[in-house]
Amino acid sequence: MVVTRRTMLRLAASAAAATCLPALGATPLTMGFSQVGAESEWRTANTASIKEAAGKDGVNLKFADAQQKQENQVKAIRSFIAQRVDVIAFSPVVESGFETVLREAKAAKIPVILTDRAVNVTDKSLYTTFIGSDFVEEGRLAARWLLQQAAKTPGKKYNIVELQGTVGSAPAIDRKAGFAEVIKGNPNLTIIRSQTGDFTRAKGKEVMEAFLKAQGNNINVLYAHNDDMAIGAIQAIEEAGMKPGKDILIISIDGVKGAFEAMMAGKLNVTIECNPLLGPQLMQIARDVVAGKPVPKRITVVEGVFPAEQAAREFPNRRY
Ligand code: GYE
Repeated sequence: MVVTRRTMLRLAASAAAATCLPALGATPLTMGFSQVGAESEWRTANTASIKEAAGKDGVNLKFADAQQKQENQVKAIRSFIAQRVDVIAFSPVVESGFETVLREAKAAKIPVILTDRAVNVTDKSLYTTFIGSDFVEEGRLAARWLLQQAAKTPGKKYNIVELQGTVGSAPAIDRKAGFAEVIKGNPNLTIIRSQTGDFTRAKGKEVMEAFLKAQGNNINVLYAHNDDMAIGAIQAIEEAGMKPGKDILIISIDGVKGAFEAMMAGKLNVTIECNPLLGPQLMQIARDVVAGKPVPKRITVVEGVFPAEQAAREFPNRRY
């Protein structure tokens, strides 16, 4: 009798264990994430969003910082493959040169999700989906703001200097193209200098100093591919004894808090929003991908334009 009861208890216990199996089977999803670096306020917010979303979602996140170097990203992806993670997500530093390592991931049957930046590959099956902003449109929005300003001063010529993002990166290529497309054909708007500031404040300042040395009072507009470079350039303009936002109109992209502060101080004229808070969406898509559900090949983020006049009103709502 006792034995029987014990046996029954044992059976019940193993049945309970069996019902636990699906839960065990749903072991936390492991994601390898290769981040670009820590070059800007935008990137800091993006990293925080991904780590926080992974934590909330119970995703086991293996996070690697590439320090803006493609070779580090390739190494990180190879190590994720070796560790047999469930899914790889990454924000490619530059567009080209990822074909080989992506083929290795495909051969290992590990799905790849691109976040924030795109890659340039002929075989689109090398990644499952791409979640990120439309950088060409951001460039267009930046130029449209300038067209509106120029319309208020008919006949006035605007000499523009451009601070490009990281050479070969999707946001630098696309933001340049979108801006150029809109100003093309307008004889009053000319880009007189264009150089990379690698998306950082320090480089933005350094390159703006060189622009000012070469062109000085000739410069009417600065178009910076991100807020950090604009903020660095603002410093250079002030040190040259000029008034940023007045003597030189300043347009930038991202919409980070630092840009809102600069707008409220009258030193930046407009920022085009680029939303870095991609974490929650990335975790959701990763689950769908691993579960074999169909996902769209391209997922874009809806964004706004914030001119200086709206800065004080919008500032309390900003989350990054
Ligand atoms: O605009 C810039 C960052 O890829 C959208 O990278 C991102 C860009 C962002 O360094 O600040």
